[in-house]
Amino acid sequence: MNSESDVLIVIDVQNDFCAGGALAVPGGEAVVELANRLGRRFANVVLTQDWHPAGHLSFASSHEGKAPFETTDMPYGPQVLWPDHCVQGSAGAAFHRNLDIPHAALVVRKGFRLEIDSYSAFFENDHATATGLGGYLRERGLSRVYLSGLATDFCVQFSALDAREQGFETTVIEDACRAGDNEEIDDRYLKKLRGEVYRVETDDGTKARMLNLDGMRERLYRFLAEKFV
Ligand code: VGL
Ligand code: ZN
Repeated sequence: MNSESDVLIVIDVQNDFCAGGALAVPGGEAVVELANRLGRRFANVVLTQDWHPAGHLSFASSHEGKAPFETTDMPYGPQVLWPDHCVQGSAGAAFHRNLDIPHAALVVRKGFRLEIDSYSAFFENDHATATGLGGYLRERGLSRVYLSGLATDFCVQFSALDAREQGFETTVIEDACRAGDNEEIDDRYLKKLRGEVYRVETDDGTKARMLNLDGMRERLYRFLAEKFV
């Protein structure tokens, strides 16, 4: 079991991001088993759930003449427009049926304000409206964040960068994540995360390999050796 100050955050493992869903991430459902396995190693687990009202302004269908994956200007900056997805209470918004982490103590729902999208588990896309997760982690003394889930190039990446900026030691467990667009991974995710956030791969939870060794600290080596080998 991990240390008391470690928390696993499982991002948006919901039907709409899995095969057959409205905004399916290629291989999204493949993270479920590993997320379950990792979940058993963490005393502290938080799940997030993308949770939009019908007619959400991140949906292309809410903008006359716009198609999914085009961009529009919101008051807070450019916003990609998505197919309708993760509508509150819909089957698509439910967690994947095989996600099995019953001891997860908190579910953070995000993107529930009609006018603001929220990729990050910490701040909505205006980078000002907090979800409350930062306060929860601080109050509970959870200072080391491990991220898994969907999608690497959106919700996982934005959550990782915000976690780091909020002062949490942050690690993305990459084989427990899948990306919507693997070219974006090279262009944005890797460049942005390099040097800020630890990236590991666990070979299905059997061991841990660091993907960015620069700046890695000895404590993390020790943690990984204990937990994954
Ligand atoms: C996400 C696009 C829109 C995600 C959520 O979970 O990565 N992507 N809403
Ligand atoms: Zn969304």
